[in-house]
Amino acid sequence: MDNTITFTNTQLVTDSMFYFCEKMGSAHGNIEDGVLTARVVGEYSAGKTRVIREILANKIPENFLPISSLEAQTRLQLEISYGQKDELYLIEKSEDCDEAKIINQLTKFPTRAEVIDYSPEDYRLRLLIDEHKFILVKGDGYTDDNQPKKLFLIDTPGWNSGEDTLAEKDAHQYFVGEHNLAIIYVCHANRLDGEINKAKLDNFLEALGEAIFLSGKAHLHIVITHCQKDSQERLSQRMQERVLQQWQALYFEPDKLDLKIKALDFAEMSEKDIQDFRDNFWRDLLDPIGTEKFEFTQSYADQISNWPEHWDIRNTISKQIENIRTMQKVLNLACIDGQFIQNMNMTRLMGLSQENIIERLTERWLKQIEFNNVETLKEMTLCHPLAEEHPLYEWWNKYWLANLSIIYENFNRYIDIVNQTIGAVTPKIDDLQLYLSKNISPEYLKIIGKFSNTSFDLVTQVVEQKMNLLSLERFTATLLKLSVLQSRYEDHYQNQMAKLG
Ligand SMILES: Nc1nc2c(ncn2[C@@H]2O[C@H](COP(=O)(O)OP(=O)(O)OP(=O)(O)O)[C@@H](O)[C@H]2O)c(=O)[nH]1
Ligand SMILES: [Mg+2]
Repeated sequence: MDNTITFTNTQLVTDSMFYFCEKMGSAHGNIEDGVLTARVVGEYSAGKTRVIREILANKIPENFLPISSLEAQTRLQLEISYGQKDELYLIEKSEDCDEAKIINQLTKFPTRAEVIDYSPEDYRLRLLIDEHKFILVKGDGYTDDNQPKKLFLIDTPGWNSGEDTLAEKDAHQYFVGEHNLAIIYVCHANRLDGEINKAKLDNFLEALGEAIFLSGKAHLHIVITHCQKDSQERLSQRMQERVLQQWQALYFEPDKLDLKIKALDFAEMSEKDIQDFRDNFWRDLLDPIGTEKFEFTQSYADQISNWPEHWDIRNTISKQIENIRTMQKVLNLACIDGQFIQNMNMTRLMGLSQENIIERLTERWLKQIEFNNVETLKEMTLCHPLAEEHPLYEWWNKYWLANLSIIYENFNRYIDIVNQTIGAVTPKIDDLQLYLSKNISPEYLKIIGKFSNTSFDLVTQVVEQKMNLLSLERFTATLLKLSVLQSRYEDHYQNQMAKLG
C-alpha cells in the first residue's frame, strides 16, 4: 500500500512564505532615493573632495575613491549614497529632483580628462556604497511615507579655477539643493580673505537664507582646511563673526541659522583626531533628521509595524469574513421548510406573462434571502488584489484568495442556478415547489457543504472571534501560522479520504 502523503496545500503556503521572507529581507536593499541632500561647496582645491574622503574613510573602495589633488579636479557633481553593493555610475541628471538616467557603469573613478566631454549641468557621477549612515530610517522628512530613504551627499566642482562654468554660477542655482539637510562650505585657511571668496560667501548666505531646509533653519557647516593648530581658534572666530554679520546684513534672523565651524589641517591630524572629526561631522549633519541607526537586522515585527497604511490587510479581511457570514445566512434562508421560494405555487402566478412570472418569483426569492437585488449579492464576491510589492502578495493569491474563491464560486453558482431555474419557469409547470426543488436542491446541498465544517471556515472563525484586537504584526504572524496549520490539516485529511476511497 502506498503510504506517501502529498503535501500540495502545505507546499503552496510554504512557497508563499519564502516569497514573504524574500520580500521582507530585500525591503531594505531597495531603499528608495530621498530628496534630501547635503552639498559640499567651496573654492577649487579647498579640500572638498578630501573632506568627503576623510568622512567616508575605508567605506569607499580604492578604485572608486574620488580624486583629490592639487589641480582643479572635480568636474561633475558626485552624488554619494547607500547601495547594497559598491557601484559607480555616470548619470544624466540636471536637477536634484530629476530622475537619474544611467549612462554608464564605471569600474574606476574617472579623471577630470575622462569626463571632460560631459556637461556638468546635465551629468553627474553617482557612487553607491555600503554605508548605512546614508539611510534615513524614518524617511527624508519630505516624502509622504515614513519608509527609510537614501540621503545624498554631493561633492561639487570648486569655483574660481577659471575652468568650470558651472561653479561660477549664482549660488542660488547650483550650490543650494532643492531640499537641504545642510550645506558644507569648505575653504582654505590661506584664502579666507580673498575677495572672491568673500563675495561668494555673501552670495551663499543669501541663497542659504532663502533655501528650503528640513527644520526651517539653515544648517551651515564650515570646514577651514590647511589650518595649523595655532591659527585654528582665531580663524574660526573670524569666520563666525563674518558669517553672522553678513547674515544679519541680509536681514535674516540669527536664530534661523545653525552654524558650525571647524578649522583643521588634515596633514597634522592623528588617526584619532580624524576619527573624532568624522564622528562629529556625521552627528552634526544628521542632527536635524535624527541620528537613529539603520539596522538590517530589524525584526519582521518592526518592519511590519512600519508598513504603509494601505498594506494593512485587517480591514479587508474582516470585510471578507463578514461577507462570508452574510453568504452563509443567505444559504440558510435559501430553503425554508424544503421550499426555495416559500409559499409560491402556480395558482398564484396564474394569468401572468412569462416575463412577469420571472419578475415575481425573483422578487419573492430575494425577499426570502433578505436581499434587494442580485447585483449586491454578487458584490460580496469581489476579489481584493494586493500590490505586487506587498510581502504577502503570493500568500494572498495562492492561499487566502484561493480559499475564498472556492466559497465565492459556490455562492455564485447558487445564485446562477436559482436565476436559471426561475428563468425557465413556464405556465406549463404543475407543481412549482417540486420543479424548484428538483432543479436547485442537488447543487444546493453540495454548495452548503463548502461553507461550513471546513477547516478554512475554522480559520475565518478564529480571525473573527480572537484576532480583532491584534496589532498588525501579531495579526499577520497568527494568520500565517493558521494558514500553515490549516493547509497541513487539509493535506492529511485529503490523504486520509483518498485512502478510504
Ligand atoms: N595639507 C593639507 N592638505 C589638504 C587639506 N585639505 C585638503 N588638502 C589637499 O589639498 C588638495 C586639494 O584638495 P581637493 O580635495 O582636491 O580639493 P577640492 O575642493 O575638491 O578641489 P576641486 O575638486 O578642484 O574643486 C589635495 O591634494 C588635498 O589632499 C588639509 O587640511 N591639509
Ligand atoms: Mg574636488
